[in-house]
Amino acid sequence: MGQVGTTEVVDGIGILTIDNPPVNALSAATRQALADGFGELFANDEVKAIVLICAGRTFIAGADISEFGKESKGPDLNAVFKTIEEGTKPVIAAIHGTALGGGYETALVCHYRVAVPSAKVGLPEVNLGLLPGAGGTQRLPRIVGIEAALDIITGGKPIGAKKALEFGMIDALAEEGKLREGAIDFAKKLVAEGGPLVRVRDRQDKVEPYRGKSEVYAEYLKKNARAFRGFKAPFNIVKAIEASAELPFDQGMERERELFLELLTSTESAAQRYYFFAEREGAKVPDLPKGTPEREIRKVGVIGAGTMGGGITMNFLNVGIPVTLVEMNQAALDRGVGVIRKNYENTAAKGRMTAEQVEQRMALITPALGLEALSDVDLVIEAVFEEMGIKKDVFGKLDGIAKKGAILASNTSFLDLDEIASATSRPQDVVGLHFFSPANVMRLLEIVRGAKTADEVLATALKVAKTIAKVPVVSRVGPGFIANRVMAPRSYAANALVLEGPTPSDIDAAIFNYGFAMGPFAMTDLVGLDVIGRGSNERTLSGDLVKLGRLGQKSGGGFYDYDEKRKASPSPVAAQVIADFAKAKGVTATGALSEQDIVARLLYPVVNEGAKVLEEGVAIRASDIDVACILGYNWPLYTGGPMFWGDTVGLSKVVEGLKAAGIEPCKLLVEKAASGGSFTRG
Ligand code: TC6
Repeated sequence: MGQVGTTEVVDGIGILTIDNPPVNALSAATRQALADGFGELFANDEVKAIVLICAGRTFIAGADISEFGKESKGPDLNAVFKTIEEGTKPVIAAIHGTALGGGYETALVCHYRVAVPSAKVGLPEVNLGLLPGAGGTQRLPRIVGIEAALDIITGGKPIGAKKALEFGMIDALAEEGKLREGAIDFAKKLVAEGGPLVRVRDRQDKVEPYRGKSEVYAEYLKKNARAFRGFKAPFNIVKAIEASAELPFDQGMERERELFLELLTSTESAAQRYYFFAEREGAKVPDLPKGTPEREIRKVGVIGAGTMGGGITMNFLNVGIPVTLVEMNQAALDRGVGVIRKNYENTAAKGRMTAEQVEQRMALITPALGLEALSDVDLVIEAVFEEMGIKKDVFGKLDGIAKKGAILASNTSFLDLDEIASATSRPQDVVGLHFFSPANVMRLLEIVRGAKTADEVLATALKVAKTIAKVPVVSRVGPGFIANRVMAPRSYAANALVLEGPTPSDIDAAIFNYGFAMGPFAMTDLVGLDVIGRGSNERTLSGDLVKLGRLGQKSGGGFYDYDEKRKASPSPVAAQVIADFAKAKGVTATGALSEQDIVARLLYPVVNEGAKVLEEGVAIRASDIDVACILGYNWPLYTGGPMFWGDTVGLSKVVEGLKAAGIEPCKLLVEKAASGGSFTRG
């Protein structure tokens, strides 16, 4: 049974324990242990029922994602499942932690499922661009019905044990901390009562009423068109679930297999699986010694109660950490605290929080005027106006106020953190914590490591990110750090291209169809042309539009015209401004371009900037750039982010495209292209 499985027999109940850290994934070793363990216990006459349980933090958390796409070794999962399901003794899955994907599918071939209240079950394969390919799409509908199965499998969210019990996804709850005993008792009772062997595959009652009802699936796809756009997996999942109602079980399984393999070999799934590991890589800093101590963060201070400061504050309140929120005048402070309250009340109104929880969170705020209130906090996050003089002034004062060992963080989005740190006598305690707006929602946190930031401070910042459920990406100091910097060339390229003939609508459509929620001109109109162009003294296209009072949506027109419902239409006035600007700049029209050409013009420069960020050592690895763009700018996940996408397109093609647009590709990009290398593939 190798190293990962052990069996024992207690009062006639066979117990198979899987212990394959960290998450008991269904690797070849786990499959072998299941095959051997069940083989042994089924053959043992003393055994009347079998409990499958896992050691460590969780039940089987799924297939081993790192094995996908590689040559399969060890026993076939479906053969193992067949042994369990068709076995002649009842098998009870005992679930703690998370039974996800192949893990929950393992539980589904067992005859019963018992879980502790803190456990979660689910089929999250959609997040990896896959479908539950070990019977999940055929068995789950037989338990919960077609409609619930569609939501559960295309949604991919784990479901808490109590809810799972209501759905019938588990059969009983065991007392928290007493899963083993609970499952053994359940098994004994079953044996004593001669309880039946329930095989989910044999159930028809929940799926039969849906036979021939193709409209159910068509409507479901229509209803979710926006969420599913660009992804492949939801469509195959819906087809597989339809098969559960239309076909006998074994044929349904074959259909599921076909649809699974189609996904497994797709670029979308490769990108999503890459992204799964990329998110987890971000917290790993190669030159940060293992075991670096972390400082304890019990109390936080936030300077600035504007949109950013308020959002940052909420992250801490949400996890029970008190925040001293500082502003310079009472009106601004009251306004900031008021906005936080309103945000929570809105959440409560949607039923996602109770009124009591709102009050509990609000009670954790200590509003204060003046920096002196920050003398006892462990971490200060400054979110004041983005100007070096102001930031240095704040940090200089903080230096005299904050207690020894406090971490002094700046939320600056483009200023030189080392210069900010130089205003203090303790640059080793200074770090950048760059949140993305709205800071209480966006999951990305860029951690900026200054030249003098202590390892301990960096380690603590990484821990803070985990505590407040952010995905960290570590950046060195450099203009715009990672996400803002690599995405900026997209805007420059859009503003240049629009002078050559393609209209704002052409460009926005190409970028929307690539997978972004919005094109650059629609985005500029939404944010406000005056806001985007602020601080620039040069003549710009946006500036020319602003001079005509065209500030974007808020003024009824920007690059587009807007009606009273803010519906956009192409603007003849903007077209004239663009033509005049092009003439003034001496740009001649090149005529229409295909969507693909437009995408290349706008997004190859992002790949190039990403390569520069790597070349300069600002980012640790290409996957951090992808995570930053996906989480910070909603870059479409199924492309894997700019660097993964650049590799998919082919780096030589990217280099050629850049040169054709008059952009010099950076050295690293040219080298990689010439050597047939890649940023993200091995
Ligand atoms: C499937 O089952 C398809 C079946 C089709 C039929 C064939 N494989 O997230 P954490 C690693 S698809 C390999 O930090 P947490 C992870 O990389 C799968 N490795 O911990 C990390 O490694 P590191 C369906 C995996 O406590 C370590 O484990 N299942 C896998 O915050 C700890 O992970 C899923 O999609 C895996 N399946 O959360 C579940 N899972 O330490 C995916 C984790 O070297 N997993 N690792 O960096 C999760 O959602 C979470 O990991 C968790 C634990 C909730 C299980």
